[in-house]
Amino acid sequence: MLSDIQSETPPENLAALAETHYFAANPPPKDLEKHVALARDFIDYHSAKGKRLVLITSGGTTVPLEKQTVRFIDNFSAGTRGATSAEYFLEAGYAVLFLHRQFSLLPFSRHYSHATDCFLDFLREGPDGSVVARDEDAAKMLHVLRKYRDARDRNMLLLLPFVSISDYLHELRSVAQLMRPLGPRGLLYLAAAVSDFFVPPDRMSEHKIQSTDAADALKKSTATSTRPTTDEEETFDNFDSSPAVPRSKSLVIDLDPVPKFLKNLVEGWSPQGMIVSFKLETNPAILVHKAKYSLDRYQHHLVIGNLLSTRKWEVVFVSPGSQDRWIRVPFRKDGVESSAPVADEPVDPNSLPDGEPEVEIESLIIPAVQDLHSKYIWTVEEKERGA
Ligand code: PAZ
Repeated sequence: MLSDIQSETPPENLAALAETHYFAANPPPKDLEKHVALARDFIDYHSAKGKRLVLITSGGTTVPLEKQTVRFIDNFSAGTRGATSAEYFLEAGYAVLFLHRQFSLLPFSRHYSHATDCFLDFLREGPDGSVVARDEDAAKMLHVLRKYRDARDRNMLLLLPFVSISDYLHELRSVAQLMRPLGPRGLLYLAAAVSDFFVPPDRMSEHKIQSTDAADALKKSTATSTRPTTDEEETFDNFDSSPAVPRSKSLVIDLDPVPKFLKNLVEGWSPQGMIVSFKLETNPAILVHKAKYSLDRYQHHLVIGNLLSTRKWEVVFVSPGSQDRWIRVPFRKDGVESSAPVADEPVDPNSLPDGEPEVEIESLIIPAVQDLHSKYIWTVEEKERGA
């Protein structure tokens, strides 16, 4: 049992033990090898050119309730932060490896995929039966299209999807390990909304969880039969006395905590890369405290804190040895300029204008991260020169 081994293991080995156990027990996604090959080529290509490369994680992870998954637990994340950040990182000259939840927002296409009821709203019939952009959308679409084509043509953007929490962790570990040759030029920007709880495979039902007792009769009949039966070999009991109307069952879900692998990432998977994690809270009173706690526990380089209700308006940078730094988009409400709310506290959500900010906050976050990354590279290289 893992718990027996844990009680005899020195604390420094516990993270390694949890890693071995988790990755052995939770099978990798079926495309992992294919993704690893794509990521290796992409990373080697940019590493050879001495380029900076950012791994962005984006979107939410699912928690399957069944092995043949019909039902799963999900979260709110649409991948806006990750997809938007990817565009600004490309603009800043980074190669971008975009590890995202399948069907969540993608860089560039995000401007169209979720912007109206349907992307076809941006199109109209042109002359000779062709399809063209609507006049009012054409200029912006051309601009976005050129940037997208440029990123793909110069091999600056690689998209890799995941779905479940275990897919995500397998992909993250493999890609982070491949980033080692980049040294400090590798940046890990962890914006995905990763589940904290999961159903371990040994407690997961193989088949769809039943919501009524209608199928129980199958089991009863096989259990009373004199002939040996297998699980698959199930027959109806015509003399079953159970009620004609199947009874509904309530479902109690018992979730385990997902092991925290940030320490493994910092110390083992990508020891030289700069690691930026995000911390999401809903209670403003605990945001900065939780961000500091995370930094202290995992000893990485930057935590970007954000609140669910205000995440498009402000974030806070928490990094070792520096003052907390709030980054806010400028905004006006009822004609009043509110670009300087109480500097070191979360803004009151009621003081924000309705709708979306005019400026994307990622346009302010990425230059600030880039600046810290430059300092990080310089410090690591100085140390190497001195050694
Ligand atoms: O995907 P999105 O733009 O809707 O949300 C972004 C976010 C809030 C998931 C991200 O900024 C973040 O905080 N990620 C980390 C979440 C966490 O604490 O695990």
